Amino acid sequence: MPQTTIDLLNKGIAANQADRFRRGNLVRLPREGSVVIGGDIHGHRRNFERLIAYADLAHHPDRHIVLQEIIHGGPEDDTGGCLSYQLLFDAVRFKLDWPDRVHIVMGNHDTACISSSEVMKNGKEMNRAMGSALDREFRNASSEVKQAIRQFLFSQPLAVRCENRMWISHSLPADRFVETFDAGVFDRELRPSDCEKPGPAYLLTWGRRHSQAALDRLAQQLDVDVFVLGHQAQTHGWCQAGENLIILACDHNHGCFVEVDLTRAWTASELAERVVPLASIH
Ligand SMILES: [Mn+2]
Repeated sequence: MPQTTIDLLNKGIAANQADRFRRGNLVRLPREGSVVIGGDIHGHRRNFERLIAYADLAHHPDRHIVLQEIIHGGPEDDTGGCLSYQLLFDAVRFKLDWPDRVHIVMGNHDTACISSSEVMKNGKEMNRAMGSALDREFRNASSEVKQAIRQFLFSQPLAVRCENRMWISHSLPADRFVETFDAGVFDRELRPSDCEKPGPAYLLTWGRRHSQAALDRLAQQLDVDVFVLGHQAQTHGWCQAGENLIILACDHNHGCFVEVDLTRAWTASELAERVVPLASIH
């Protein structure tokens, strides 16, 4: 049913654009309620379901959830094609159920998909692996479905800035790009070239191993106190990777998340105490 899928993705694009908290390429959350933050999912359906179950948005009207890096990983078809687009479609459905409280931020696998550039994971080039599975499922409509997927990913916000001075994004520009990073990208219309190396959306989603000096400089530039990111693999599901940085991962059995009260400010050490293993959620 290619048209049903394309319609779903188009509704997801409209929901990303119409999100009540969207300002430019940011989602800005007020000083009220809470936010559940997950790290990279990479096709891990069970952890996606646990995050949704924990968030229980139906019974918590002032709770938000931030998801990231849904695609590339998880189940494969019998020729090794990557089926993570199926989880992406479910994430879009979840966004449509709660359009102003589910926020899916852009990851580097998304920027790679948008710009059709190569991205490796466990020795496999993931765009080709997902493309081949899409070709098998959607046959002669697969190029249209792929285009709708790219457009959905492109419509995602780049980051979430909270009134309590917490910043949530997939990553941050690496040390050597901190001074030249174009923070204007958050306020202007996103261009496809922003997602290509060395565009700002590319740099934002690909940076790794930040020094404390870079984190301090970025906190100053972005006018925030604490970062919650994904992107860097975490054996234990999370780590505190700086005085002002927590990294989360949800793509394996030790995945973790954090729920943050938005009515007050937090340090990274305080957030660290609130990290919850997804395995404890049933
Ligand atoms: Mn990543």
